[in-house]
Amino acid sequence: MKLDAKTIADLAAHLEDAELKAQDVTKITDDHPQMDWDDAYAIQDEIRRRKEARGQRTAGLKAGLTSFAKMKQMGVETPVFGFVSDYMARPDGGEIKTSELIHPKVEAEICIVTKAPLRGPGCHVGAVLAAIDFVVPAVEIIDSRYRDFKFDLKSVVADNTSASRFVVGSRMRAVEGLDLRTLGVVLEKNGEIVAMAAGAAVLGNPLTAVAMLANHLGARGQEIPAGTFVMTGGVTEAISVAAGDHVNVRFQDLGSVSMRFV
Ligand code: OOG
Ligand code: MG
Repeated sequence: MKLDAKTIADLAAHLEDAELKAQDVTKITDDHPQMDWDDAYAIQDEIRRRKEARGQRTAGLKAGLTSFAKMKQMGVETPVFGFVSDYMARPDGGEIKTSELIHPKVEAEICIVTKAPLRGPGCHVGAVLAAIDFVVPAVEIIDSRYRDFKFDLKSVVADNTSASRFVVGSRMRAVEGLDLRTLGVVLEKNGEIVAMAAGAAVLGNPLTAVAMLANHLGARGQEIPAGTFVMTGGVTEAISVAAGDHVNVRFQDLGSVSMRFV
């Protein structure tokens, strides 16, 4: 750790304010170039603590920058981990207010809910398969608090990996009988296909992202508890949206997830 406790608390308040006021800020590594990974996750943990102290429950965990398309789009090459809160959830087929957001983008994600805890180190796809209760599709709406969506990895980790809104699909499926690697995903905006991929776009198998999350938490003495909703990361590059846009994502075997931006 390179930052002291007060700086971490101040940066968490600064980034959470930017989120809640929908006002962009410059990336925090500009002013704190010495900041390390532990500082970045400590700032994110402090944002989570602030929300939970206000009664906002943590609704799930997320992996991000797990597909080559996302890494290429953002110019980075390491997955990152964050969380989503209950107030970020929107219903399938519902509306998302753009006035509450800075510069939203949508991502199609294959998600799971666990029925047993997962703890690293040494967590692998086999252990993840055994711990899955069901698979569910979702769309994540990311909204970096950084100006023009420009950041480095430590800044984005501190900013809770741009978490902003999410829409979970209405259909759940048992993992038995699904091949998450070949599962196709087609993302449509205003009726036109704008991106498509298969599950393998995420680290060869989206469950690898869950194993990486368990190993990341394990290194910090934490685990993925049973009953956790886990988002494995966008399968394609993220697509910018604005008021008036309608997004529909078709997931093979899992149904579709849609929303309207107003
Ligand atoms: C960071 C969050 C990325 C994903 O699914 O790849 C993410 C960002 O690109 O702003 O959630
Ligand atoms: Mg995402």
